[in-house]
Amino acid sequence: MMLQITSSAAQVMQRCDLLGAISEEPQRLTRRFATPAMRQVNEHVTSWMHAAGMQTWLDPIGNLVGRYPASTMQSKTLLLGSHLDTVRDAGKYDGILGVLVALACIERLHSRQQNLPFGIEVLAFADEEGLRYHNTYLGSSVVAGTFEPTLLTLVDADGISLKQAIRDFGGDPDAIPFAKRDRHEVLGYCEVHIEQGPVLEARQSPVCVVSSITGMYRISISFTGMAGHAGTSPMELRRDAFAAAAEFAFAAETLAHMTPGLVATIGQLDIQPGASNVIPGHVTLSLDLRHQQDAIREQAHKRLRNKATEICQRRHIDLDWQTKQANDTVFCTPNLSHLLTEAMRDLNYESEPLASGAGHDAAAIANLTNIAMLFVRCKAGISHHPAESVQVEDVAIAIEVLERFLLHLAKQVEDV
Ligand code: HGY
Ligand code: MN
Ligand code: MN
Repeated sequence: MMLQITSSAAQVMQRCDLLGAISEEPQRLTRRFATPAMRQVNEHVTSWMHAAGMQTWLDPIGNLVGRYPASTMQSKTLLLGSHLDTVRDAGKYDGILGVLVALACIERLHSRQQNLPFGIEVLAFADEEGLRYHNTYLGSSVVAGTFEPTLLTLVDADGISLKQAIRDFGGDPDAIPFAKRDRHEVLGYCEVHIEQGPVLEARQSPVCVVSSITGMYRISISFTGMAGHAGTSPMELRRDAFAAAAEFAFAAETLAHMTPGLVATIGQLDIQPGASNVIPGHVTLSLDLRHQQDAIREQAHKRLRNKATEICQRRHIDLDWQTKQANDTVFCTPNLSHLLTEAMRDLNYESEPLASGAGHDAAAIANLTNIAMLFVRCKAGISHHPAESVQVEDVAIAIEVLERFLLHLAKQVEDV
């Protein structure tokens, strides 16, 4: 058994390498929603799903779905999976590992000609990171039935609307409302994902169950002052949009340092007109604000919005504060998570459940059904970075835990 698992794990690692080389950019891994790179990756995963005895299809927004049949008719479906899109200059395991570990378990069932008393669908989500349209969970929100139709008018950096991008990719925006899964026919959702943090490595644990997925705000903030000559404009007369943005950025970082558990990140910055001898007239930045406790996150949001208003009044700058997305903290479902704990215990692994500081598709799917997540140790907790890495031994353990999770769930279903 162990030898087989190790070869499954080795195959997962090879596949991560292969998919990790499919990028929109030559020198680094960037794979946004509904791009040719995503189509290429879907083609590879589709062929692997077919070889594992699965039927496959693209849903209306472009999620790739692989279905492995149940042993009996009239049975419910367990959803597995994660996302295939990436951030910019990404690592090759964030999301992808979860899809491939789920697929490896199906391959092992298929190789034993074994079917369980429920169907299994592996969902390879089309967009979790939100890199192209600055809105996360586009794929999983369609499955959960929470997709906001107004998002279809969002345009990307090239002016292409989300609606058009879905059409160009072969999806059907008009069919999105009908893609919502029926909660009564779904048993639950389980996602395997790299931890993207340093705790499992510090604990010397290969895997652990996830307790919750952090709540977050995604905000776009614009500061509008007055462009002007860098040489002739006296400092006291300037309406420098970047100086206002910089003061705000420091205030956000200071508040996060002062508030235990709060993280604030400014990852995107656009300065206009963008010439070294022109005072910036317009600046737009992104603010990512997270905390496991919703009340603290909301309070920080309010404090920072007030601070931005105060800075802009004092500097005679116009402020535009756009909260693009707000997600509350989501808790994994105890009974489904318990089956993961049982599966870990079967293999003599014990590790305290861990709260996730990263967002995951499971947070969106929690609007549809019970959710559970398994974290896999990653080197030095590095993620959203090309140095992201996992050990094949830990991938083998994750495959074995997920496989035993399936068998525990099968027993639970049969005992009903
Ligand atoms: O931002 C996140 O936490 C996730 O990687 N989308
Ligand atoms: Mn990510
Ligand atoms: Mn991810």
